[in-house]
Amino acid sequence: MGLIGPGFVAAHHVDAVRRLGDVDVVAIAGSSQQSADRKAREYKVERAYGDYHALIADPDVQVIHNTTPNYLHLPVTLAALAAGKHVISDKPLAVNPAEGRTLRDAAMAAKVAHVVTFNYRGNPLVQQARGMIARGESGAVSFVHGHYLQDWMSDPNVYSWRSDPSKGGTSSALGDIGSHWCDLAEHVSGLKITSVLADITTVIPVRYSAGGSAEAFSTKTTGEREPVTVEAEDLASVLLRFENGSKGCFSVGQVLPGHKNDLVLEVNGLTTSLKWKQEQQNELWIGHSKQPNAVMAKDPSLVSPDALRYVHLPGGHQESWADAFCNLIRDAYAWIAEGGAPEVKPTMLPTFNDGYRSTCLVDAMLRSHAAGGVWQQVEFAAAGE
Ligand code: SOE
Repeated sequence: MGLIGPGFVAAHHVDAVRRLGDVDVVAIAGSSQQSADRKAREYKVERAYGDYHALIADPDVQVIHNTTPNYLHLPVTLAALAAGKHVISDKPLAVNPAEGRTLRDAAMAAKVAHVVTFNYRGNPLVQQARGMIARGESGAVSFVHGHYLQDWMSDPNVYSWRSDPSKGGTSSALGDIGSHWCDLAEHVSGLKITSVLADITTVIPVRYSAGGSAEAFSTKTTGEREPVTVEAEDLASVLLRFENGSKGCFSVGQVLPGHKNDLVLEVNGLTTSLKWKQEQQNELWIGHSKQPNAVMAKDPSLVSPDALRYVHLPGGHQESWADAFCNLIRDAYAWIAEGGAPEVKPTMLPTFNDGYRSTCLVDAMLRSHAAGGVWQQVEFAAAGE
């Protein structure tokens, strides 16, 4: 594999790939030769390229991991697909639906594996919940709700490319973490969101930039700074309508002190409710109305067969964010080993179709807010339309 764009999440891509044991990390490309050399030394990778085209042209690289800032997802991924390489792209797949659709269509035409890192799907108890709902164990779904809250942008001295529309896209919090929540909500409930009503806010309208971009979760906030006006949202609440008539709602925010990576999803069926919290990811809450509630542990002897392949340790041995991320990468390489043929894609694995869909959801939310808080349909074109 070769990785382009060594920021916060890149180290976890490299780590996950190395855990597979049969994939070589061949090269890294950065924004300059100097930054690529530095990261290559840090990650102990032999080849470093200051130009991503050179990495894509490297005949030893068969799979490209695109972890660049959002605005580079389109050109980098298109170049990789044109070279016939498999691509694993960070979310959001693209900065708007037009670019998302272009990438989805290009990937399908290239007949390679195309994966977008909606990595929370890789948690065993997420798959447990999904399986229970799909098997009808919760009864028909009536309500899907939750939140994804963080605090790493609470300090106005944190200025990341996510707040710059020319690099992050028009949306910030919704594209960055709302995309994860919506993907998980649709994946677990098995239902598509059809329309949305969004209320979007920028709590911190002026940030102070030290020149470059702060890495996500960076704590470096000192030094000379310039004020920058920010228009992209850092807080949003959204009402949802799903295809079967179920309702939903969620909030996202990145300026909410105390909330680190607080993703919560609850799905209420007519007989049973299921709740999963990312920060307590080894437990699944199962709610009943006619018997006591239960908490299922992530234990290989308890989970259903479809979730078992994502559990690697006995009960009571905590698995975490990096393990779930690795589950996604493991499925991605299983698919790649089969040549990326659509019919053998592992069910859990999110593709560019899911990535494109996510850009459509965020777009509907932005439209809803711009229209003054009005319901908007999700406009998504199925492949081949
Ligand atoms: C920063 O908000 C971030 O790193 C996201 O970009 C990731 O997708 C999320 O998993 C954790 O938080």
